[in-house]
Amino acid sequence: MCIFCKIVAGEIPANKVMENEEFLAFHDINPKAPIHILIIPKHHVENFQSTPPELMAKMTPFIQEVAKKLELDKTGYRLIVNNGEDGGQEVMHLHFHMLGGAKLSWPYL
Ligand code: IU
Repeated sequence: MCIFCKIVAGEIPANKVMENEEFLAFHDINPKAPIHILIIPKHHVENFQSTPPELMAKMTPFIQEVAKKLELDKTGYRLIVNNGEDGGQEVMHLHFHMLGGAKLSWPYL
């Protein structure tokens, strides 16, 4: 079982922000911004490239709700998906990084 599947299963603790039957949002253990949330599907999907569009259609409103809960909808935020080796993906379970709580520079904080 991958590390994020273990978090979903409750075998590894996480600082949860929000969840429903299909998705989970929790604080990144090594935050790269004042607010750094990871948003994942509970069902294992390896990466963005292999994500079915139907899953994204359901994940989009969940991500928007997370932003609202943290009031990042008002201030703004950045979403990042690292895909594959060159993208810097370390955990092979689809996750969106939601970064906020500061005015982020581009392309890096
Ligand atoms: P990446 O996109 O796969 O590189 O990002 C993985 C992220 O998962 C990274 O920011 C880690 O700090 C984070 N993380 C975590 O929050 N909890 C964990 O147990 C592990 C990684 I392993």
